[in-house]
Amino acid sequence: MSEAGGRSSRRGKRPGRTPGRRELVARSLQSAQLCLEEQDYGTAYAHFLLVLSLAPEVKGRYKETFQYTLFKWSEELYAINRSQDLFNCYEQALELFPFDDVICNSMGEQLFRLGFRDEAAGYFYKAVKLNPGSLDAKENFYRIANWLVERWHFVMLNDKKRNLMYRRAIHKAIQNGCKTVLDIGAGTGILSMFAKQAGAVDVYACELSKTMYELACEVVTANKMENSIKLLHMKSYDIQIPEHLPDRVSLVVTETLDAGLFGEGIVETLIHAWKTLLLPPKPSESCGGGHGQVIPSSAVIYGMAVECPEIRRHHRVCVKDVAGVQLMKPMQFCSPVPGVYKSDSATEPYDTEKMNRVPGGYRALTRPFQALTVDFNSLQDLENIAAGKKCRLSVPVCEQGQLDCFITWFVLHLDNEHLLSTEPNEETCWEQAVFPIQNLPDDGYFVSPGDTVVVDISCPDCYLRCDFVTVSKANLPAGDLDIEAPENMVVGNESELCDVLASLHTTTLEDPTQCILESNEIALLNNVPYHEHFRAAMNKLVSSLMSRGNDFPCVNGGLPTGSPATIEPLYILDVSEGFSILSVIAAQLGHVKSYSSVEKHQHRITLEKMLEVNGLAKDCLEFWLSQLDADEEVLQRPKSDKLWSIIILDVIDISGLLRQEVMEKAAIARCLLQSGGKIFPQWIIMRGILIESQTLLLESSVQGTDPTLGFSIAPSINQFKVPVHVFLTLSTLPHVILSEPMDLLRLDMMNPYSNSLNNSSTEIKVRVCKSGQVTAVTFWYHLHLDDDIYIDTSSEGSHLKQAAFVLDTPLPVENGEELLLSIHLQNSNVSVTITRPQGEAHQ
Ligand code: 44T
Repeated sequence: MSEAGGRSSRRGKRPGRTPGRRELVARSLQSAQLCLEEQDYGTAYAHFLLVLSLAPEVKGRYKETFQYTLFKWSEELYAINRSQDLFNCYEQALELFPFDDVICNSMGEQLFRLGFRDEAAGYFYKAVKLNPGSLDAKENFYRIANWLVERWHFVMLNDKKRNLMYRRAIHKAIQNGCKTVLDIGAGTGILSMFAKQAGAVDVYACELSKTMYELACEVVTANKMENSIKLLHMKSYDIQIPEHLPDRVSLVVTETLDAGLFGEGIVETLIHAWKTLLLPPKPSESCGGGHGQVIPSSAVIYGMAVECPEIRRHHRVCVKDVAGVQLMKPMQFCSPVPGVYKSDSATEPYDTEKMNRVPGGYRALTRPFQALTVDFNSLQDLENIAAGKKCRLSVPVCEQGQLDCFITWFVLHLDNEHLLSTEPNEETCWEQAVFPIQNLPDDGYFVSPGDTVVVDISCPDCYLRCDFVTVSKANLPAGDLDIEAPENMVVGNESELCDVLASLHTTTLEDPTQCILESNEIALLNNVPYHEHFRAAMNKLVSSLMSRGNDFPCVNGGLPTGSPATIEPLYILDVSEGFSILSVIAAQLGHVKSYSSVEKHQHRITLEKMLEVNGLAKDCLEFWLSQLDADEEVLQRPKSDKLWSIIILDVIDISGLLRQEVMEKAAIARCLLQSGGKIFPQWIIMRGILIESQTLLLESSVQGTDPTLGFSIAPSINQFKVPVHVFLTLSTLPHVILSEPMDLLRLDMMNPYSNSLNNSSTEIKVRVCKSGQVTAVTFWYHLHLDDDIYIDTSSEGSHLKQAAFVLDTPLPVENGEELLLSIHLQNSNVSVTITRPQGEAHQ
């Protein structure tokens, strides 16, 4: 400060008239602090800005106070919708502290909540680079990286066969005279680079995702093609000639395909391309100069009816009663797959699965049938598909079994000699589309050889649909059918009858007896042991609390004596996410007032019906959320003078991760329990195992330049790799086990502070039981309801998936070697570091 003062006097400024820098700084500092005290953050911020620009030497000293002021002021700006001013503040702050990871990360958070996701990712990324130890920034970056760069990019780029086929087909087309190329949906730009490599004169590429477009720019530059590939950040529909593209092109290459072939909009994309971006097609096979061509040239979609218990348990409630609760009629459960229930058109009418990795496998009930073919080089063909016409097929059953779903896959003809198949048994990065069948009468699912399955194939709103119509029975005289049907149905015939039959099992939104559940909620209902464990543990605790008299003195044979009317009930709250029947199970225990936190109207009606069907009084169960004002916390006392006996918390997400903020919830819940009351689960053990898995590696990052045929793509896209993989099914993930299962972490819900609230570290020693390369630590949980009863989330029939922490680089290990694992938990996020006794760390 004194030096600064000296400098101003050397410049001859007279402190008497205009205050000197030093004085100004001091005064502003004082004002800033005063304003802070008065919570006038806007003015405080302005003063700090002045102070720190005038006196950079105090930046270090006031950084934290400045950050605090910035965050407070930006909250106010956000609340009054002054987002431009908010960003201006952050930009000023970053000019002052360009290398500050906390401000960078916070800028990312602001951008994210205002919807600027790509920009947010940039700031999170920068924050991680500035401070690799910043767990908040890392967590933010990983979350957004998953969003912006979908994980299938890694799998696709690692699929060398797919890359080779595309390269061959593109080379051939260019050798045959195609000179100008447009790559629609460029992704990282690999197809454009193949085209340039093959000698195309002009290559254009469009990509609608901003992040992917920027990645493609980085990739083509890394491969020294930035001057020969013109990248456009736009949807192909918005390309104008000559603004973006000088003229129509002779070749369009694209892989805007999903598991159901059409889900990325390829039909509409190519109709538009043929009308405005491509030269007219040549009638003959090869493409000469002056004509247009598309790679892929055509596709054949195949379908098959299959039996698959795993898909069944996610789409049909297969049990009649669960832990003593009858689920039966009049309620019917179904999952929101269109064809049965038409949810908003944004959702896909199918699930996707890698069928050869489905636990329990599947069985074909019919031979594969050709469902649909499309010629991408024929505008007429594309328009016919877009018209959405239904095609009805009758498929003979060849194996006895339960009709659980149709699956479809496709053979993609890149040209007349290069093809790719997404068939289940193929070594491919592709999944298959799955169309579950549901809401048939109980015996309607069984089919035998001689029966015929009738199915409607169409593509109404850009998605493939495979709608089950009916099964026509082989050995049933027509008169025995509910509705008169001929013995064997043939394509195109009996369509009216089929429509009537189809409508019988088509659900509409208005149907009051239909309860629409997500597929994971259906899997939960089918998870009988889960509910039985809860019932047993609740029963034990309720009996023990009752025998203590529940604060009432007279105890006799476990139950309080005296008139039942005077017995004070125990209060049980189920705060599971989504649909849960645990509150009904609790209500069945007697002496219990049960509260459910289901939110959806339909779910409430279903639980009420369940009470009725199970002979329980209506007032056994209340809907907790409807008793609270909108802005009230879910976790509070049942009544002002009462406490809970049990609070059920849903701690694990179906993805296999701990739910965010679950420990905070536990801390609140803990204070709302009566003496002897419990949170369920009382504690959680996170279990883990060391594995080697090439499959996980392929899903996690691009493996060098070999799969991408020499192009350097890995360094760019791998910036978006994330360590935690979710929604895994360990039982069918190809892997080698390198250690015994071990306890990684213990989370005590009854004593949340013992986990130092959301932030804990543990170290464990583990002995390697097989030589190999540690790729990942996979993990799952034991949910302990009491000392004897626990739920294993990795067990067969669990509705929860597993997760894995993938190491940055695989760690070679020897049988018998001992490793040190550091498990760190921050805000429910897990990270693992493995150290060798020598001390080198692997994350
Ligand atoms: N996923 C396959 C689908 N785009 C592939 O922004 C297979 C999924 C999959 N850009 C597991 C395994 C697999 N104009 O970056 C995307 C998208 C872009 C367009 C410009 C357009 N008209 C479009 C349409 C799409 O194209 C890129 C590729 S879409 C391919 C999706 C591995 N789960």
